[in-house]
Amino acid sequence: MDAPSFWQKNHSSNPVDKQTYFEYHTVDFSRTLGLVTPMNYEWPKKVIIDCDVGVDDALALILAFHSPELDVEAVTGVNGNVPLDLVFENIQKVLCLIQPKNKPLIAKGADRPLKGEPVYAYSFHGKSGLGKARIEKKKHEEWYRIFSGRADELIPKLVRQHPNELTLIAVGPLTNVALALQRDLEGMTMLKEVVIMGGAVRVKGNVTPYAEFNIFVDPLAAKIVFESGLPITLVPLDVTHQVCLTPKVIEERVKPLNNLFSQFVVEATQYNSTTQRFLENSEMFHLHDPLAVGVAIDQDLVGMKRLSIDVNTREGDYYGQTKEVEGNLKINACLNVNSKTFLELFLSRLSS
Ligand SMILES: [Ca+2]
Repeated sequence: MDAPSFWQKNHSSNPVDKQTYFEYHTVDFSRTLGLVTPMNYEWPKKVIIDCDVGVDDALALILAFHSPELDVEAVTGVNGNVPLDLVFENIQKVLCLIQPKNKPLIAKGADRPLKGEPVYAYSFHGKSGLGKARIEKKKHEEWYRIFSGRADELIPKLVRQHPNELTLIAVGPLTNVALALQRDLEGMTMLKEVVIMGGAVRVKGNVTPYAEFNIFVDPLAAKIVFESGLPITLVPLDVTHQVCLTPKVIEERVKPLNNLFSQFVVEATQYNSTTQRFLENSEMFHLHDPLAVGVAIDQDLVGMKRLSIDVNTREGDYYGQTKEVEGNLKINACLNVNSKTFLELFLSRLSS
């Protein structure tokens, strides 16, 4: 079956989705010399996104909802970049911007780590958690359904409704996922896949020389999740530090799109059009969380290795470190990425 017939058989007639699909896969076909075709994708993939919105979380949500390969069933919030109430408010704001027709379920999760005090990242994500972006929440227009219970209740409940079909994309500290495992381990084993943005395996951390933010905030939760035996794909700084927006990309590719999403990218990343720099005079903005969504869309974007990874939960210099060790509990760690192809995917999905 050729690609257009495949599309017509499996997808709605939304012309924008169709256009962005072919823009991305034009790149995909040339990259893989035809070895990977759309027929290899089992899509749309049902996903739950657990996040701590967060600028790059917001960009990850835009990418996910704009990708016909994914069907986002729910968005759950966890304490992380900013406090939980703000995270939950930001989830609602970003969904008002995206206006998803399927009105996903949303739920609040943990308001603190399993152990230790919360650590926030206001300096990077701004007071609101969305940089300088301002999104109005319109009361008469609701683009989500609020689940009455907590995130750690909703996640296994949905997994049980769709056994071996759901992919969980976790792009915040792993507190909600660890609590869900403690609440319903059997239900969680019915997850098809867990894609986690977190850790620094063979590179330096971004909070300390050894630890990445999501893991540093709640190492105990990360340890519980890593040792759960779930089918985990880890998207660590090793790869997320290789994908970024640059001033050139903003000026030449994002701004000309001239739509609500391109405007959001510019404001949320706190890009200064005069100096042509991001925050603190930086020349790049890393797309950490969007890459986790990218990996859920297309695993061929990354190179992986099966590794046993230990999380250091002991106080001290190595707190939150994710280290390769000998062992049988393996996870798929992404160690290299096709940055250019991912960036093209991300940019193509901003235009819808
Ligand atoms: Ca995040």
